[in-house]
Amino acid sequence: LELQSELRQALADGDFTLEYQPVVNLETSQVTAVEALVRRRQDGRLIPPDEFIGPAEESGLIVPLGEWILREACQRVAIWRVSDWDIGLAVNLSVKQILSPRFVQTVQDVLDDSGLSADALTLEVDEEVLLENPGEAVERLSELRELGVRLAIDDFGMGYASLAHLRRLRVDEIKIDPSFTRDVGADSTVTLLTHTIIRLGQDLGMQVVAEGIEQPDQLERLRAMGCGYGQGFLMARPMAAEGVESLVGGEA
Ligand code: G
Ligand code: G
Ligand code: MN
Ligand code: NA
Repeated sequence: LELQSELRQALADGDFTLEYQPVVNLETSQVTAVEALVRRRQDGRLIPPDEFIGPAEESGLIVPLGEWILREACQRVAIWRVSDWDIGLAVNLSVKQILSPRFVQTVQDVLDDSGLSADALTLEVDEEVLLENPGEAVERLSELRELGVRLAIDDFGMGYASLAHLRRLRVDEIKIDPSFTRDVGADSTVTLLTHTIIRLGQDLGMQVVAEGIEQPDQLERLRAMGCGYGQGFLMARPMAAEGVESLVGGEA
């Protein structure tokens, strides 16, 4: 309870901040998008979301916090795109947010206010979202997709009935869970499963992103298996907006 009122105060005080982790085209090595990742500033440190997203969901604070995250990230990336960077944005969603009454309208409002084109925004949901509230979550997500935003299934392969989800909801992208990436090349079953996920994505016309790439040989394997995109500490850690500007600006 104390943490919850503390978090509410932190939002009011502007004590949340965003880091951005680049998503890289594995063929060209170009940064094609960034994923916004929220942090809390406290005593000169950045507190990771694992320590506050859960409590924020329980208290309902995730609704205004999530709106702040979406607004902040969309504004930032819209400005980058004005200076001719063709860069996309991915934002993580919680199920509480998706099921909150005005969420679809909020996304539309944020797009209008920021000027970000809908197709530059990817909304990431993990499979838990689809499990907990199948009918309603799928309906809301379909409405969101009708706004023109892209949908991604995060941590793909970890949830129960991953394939069933793809039947019920049209998605534009799957993000392969880091637990697959970790053992690619080292464990033959994992390698085969990963290859199968990549082909599945390709056959369904979806973009496939491998998460958690830390080693050059993982990158090479994934590239050789036709995985289009990757994300991980090998290429870039989550960083402040200014870090993205110098990274991408330096490349162009
Ligand atoms: O950034 P980090 O790896 O510490 O993130 C840990 C977890 O927090 C991940 O599962 C990530 O999806 C989640 N997370 C990060 N930023 C956000 C956010 O803005 N909203 C939500 N709902 N979850 C987030
Ligand atoms: O659940 P989600 O995929 O949104 O989680 C994103 C989180 O994964 C971020 O908090 C980010 O810090 C973390 N992350 C990104 N790349 C790597 C990586 O290469 N290794 C590890 N261990 N974590 C990573
Ligand atoms: Mn994510
Ligand atoms: Na996530």
